[in-house]
Amino acid sequence: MAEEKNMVEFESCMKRQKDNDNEENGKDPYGNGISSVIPGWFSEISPMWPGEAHSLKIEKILFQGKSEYQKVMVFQSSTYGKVLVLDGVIQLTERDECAYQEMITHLPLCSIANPKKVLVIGGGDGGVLREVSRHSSIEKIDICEIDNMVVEVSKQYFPEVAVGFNDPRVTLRIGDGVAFLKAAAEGTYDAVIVDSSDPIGPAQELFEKPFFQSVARALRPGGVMCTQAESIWLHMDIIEDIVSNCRQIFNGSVNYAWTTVPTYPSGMIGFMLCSTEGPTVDFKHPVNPIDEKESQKSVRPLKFYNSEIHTAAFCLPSFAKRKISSKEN
Ligand code: SPD
Repeated sequence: MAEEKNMVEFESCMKRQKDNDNEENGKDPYGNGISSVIPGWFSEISPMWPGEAHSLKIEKILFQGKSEYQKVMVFQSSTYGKVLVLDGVIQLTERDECAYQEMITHLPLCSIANPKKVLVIGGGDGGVLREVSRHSSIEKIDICEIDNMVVEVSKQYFPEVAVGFNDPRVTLRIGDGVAFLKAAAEGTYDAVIVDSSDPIGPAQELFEKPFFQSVARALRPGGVMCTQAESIWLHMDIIEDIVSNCRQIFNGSVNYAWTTVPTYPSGMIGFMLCSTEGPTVDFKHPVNPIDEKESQKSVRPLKFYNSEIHTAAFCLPSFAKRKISSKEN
């Protein structure tokens, strides 16, 4: 029912977009963050990074719509290819999506031997699925994404990202990830990857303690979680909360890693990696390196991830190390 409603909304948005095609770039009828200060530019303005805004020059707006959950926009930028924006915040660009999707996926999956069952929460663009698919040991990939419009828009505008949905091991559910995990049988998954937007809006609960408790319950002993965990330059309070919540809930390893993503606020984003009690997981030293054959799979070879960058991702600048490492294991 909700899926049907989303599709109707998607189609009517597509029509509205067509009607708007002749409108001048720089107008912002949906409040999607298109800059009114510099016409023709998108500026990412949010209370989560007050006093700063990264901007990209717009060549053409390709889609603007509003789902049941959020505003969705796709535009062609001058320098980063197509860009997917949710509620005015960049989720991915064609040029740098490799850094985020490869790291959030291979940091956990290369840290355990023979992962078989993986759950992705969020990740409606399909990029994490594309990366999970590279691992030949995987038998089952479940994904629970709340917003069908994100899936449909990604299939239409980002085929090299959404290619992940084509893997026959994938089962897509459109629904609430929190409820999905609560209902999951205990010990089901080897890995849970939480590919969420920021904790303002539909993803808020995915950063809270009860959600992490459900993740830990759904993992097998020695299973792993990787969740996006914001920027050390902007969100140290959020990170400290996530680390101490995870430290209380996951009785194995708890570590923060990070990567560069030029179009994310402050140019970087972090990941929280946790394991449940059971066989020890040493996140810093991958036991399941992705081999050359696996790296060539999917639409393209790996662009960003390798075993050296895996280990390096856990090295923190001193200011962050002081705050985070004391709370890790
Ligand atoms: N500040 C933006 C964080 C976005 C993280 N999720 C991106 C989804 C890409 N699959």
